[in-house]
Amino acid sequence: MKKALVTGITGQDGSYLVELLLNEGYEVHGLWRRGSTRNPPLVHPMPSNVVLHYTDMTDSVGLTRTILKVKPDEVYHLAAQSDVKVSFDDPVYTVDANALGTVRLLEALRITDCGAHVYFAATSEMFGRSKSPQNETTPFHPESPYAASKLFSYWMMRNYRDSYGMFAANGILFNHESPRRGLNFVTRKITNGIAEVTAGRKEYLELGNLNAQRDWGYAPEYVKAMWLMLQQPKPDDFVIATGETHMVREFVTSAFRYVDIDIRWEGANENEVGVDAKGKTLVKVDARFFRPTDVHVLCGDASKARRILGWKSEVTFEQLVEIMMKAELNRTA
Ligand code: NAP
Ligand code: G4F
Repeated sequence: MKKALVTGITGQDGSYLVELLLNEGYEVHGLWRRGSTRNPPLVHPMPSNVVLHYTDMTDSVGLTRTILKVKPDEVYHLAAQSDVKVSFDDPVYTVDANALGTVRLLEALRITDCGAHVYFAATSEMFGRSKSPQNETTPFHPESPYAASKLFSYWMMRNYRDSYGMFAANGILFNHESPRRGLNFVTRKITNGIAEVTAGRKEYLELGNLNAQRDWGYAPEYVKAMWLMLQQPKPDDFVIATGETHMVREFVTSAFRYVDIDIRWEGANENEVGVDAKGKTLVKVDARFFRPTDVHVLCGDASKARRILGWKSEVTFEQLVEIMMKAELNRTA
């Protein structure tokens, strides 16, 4: 039986990847860290047949000990301080966990001579302000501590591939969402906020930059791409995306439409509001959610993944909004 080790197993992607790996017949191991109040309210319940190991991406000894104990065939490195806004508030920790964390893991794999195939969760944020559509040859221009920490890891993966012959693959994934997305990310904040508004528990949503454009896909499809990358005859880097981009404002409009509310937009910048047919304000812009710099347009070209991995996204933007709204309304009913 093949053994897989997943870092970041408690996150959105970890939860879907675990399901995929168990279905594929893997023995699944995960790294997790203790949370004071988590016992454990995770994004999704952890299947009981997953073996969990306590450690942290800041702990070299813990990582080496776990690799020696598990002797994985495949390692999926998903753990990260993944909130771009938080990375401006806490850059040192972000770099420690994300950038140095990846080196700690690569070193643990190298010195234990583990031989595992390794996947790294790189990101479209690394493209920053580079012109869209972005593919594997587009220059990088990271615009946040988070993006810079990921770009460092991306290059370390390539360096360990070239220097030590490691099977080290980078997945450059564009935004992918689901009902298991953390509430701090904009799609889930919107769908959850609308469910709260329609239940009468909240008056309006407060959001930041409505003009940002993102290429939003459906997370379960994206973890399939991670797995496919490690089944290839040689390691490589792949962009994973839908090829469509939408503004945050469009996501809000579509999600409100799901509950039969037509939003009309009035004003501009910090004074912009979204109102319903009766003129009631349901969306406000709050500068607290602006970032010192924001990535304006992300739109990926995943044709290499289609050609080599046979991967393509199926769930459309409208279907994604529907999946998330439906789950949200069921959850808050
Ligand atoms: P997520 O929901 O935020 O999950 C992050 C995971 O990392 C959680 O399990 C978290 O554990 C763990 N983690 C954070 N800091 C850690 C540390 N110091 N040591 C050990 N574990 C730590 O993220 P996601 O959406 O599943 O994304 C998975 C990965 O893909 C991340 O690296 C993210 O940066 C990257 N990515 C995501 C997207 C996207 O759109 N979702 C796109 C491109 C790349 P706790 O539960 O204990 O906090
Ligand atoms: O949902 P977001 O926080 O995602 P962001 O910054 O694109 O990062 C996510 O995707 C990356 C892949 O490109 C991952 F690497 C990363 O780990 C994470 O999963 O914000 C999306 C956009 C931004 O432009 C942000 O400024 O939405 C804008 N936005 C507007 N109002 C908001 C809000 N974002 C958040 N989180 N909260 C708001 O109220």
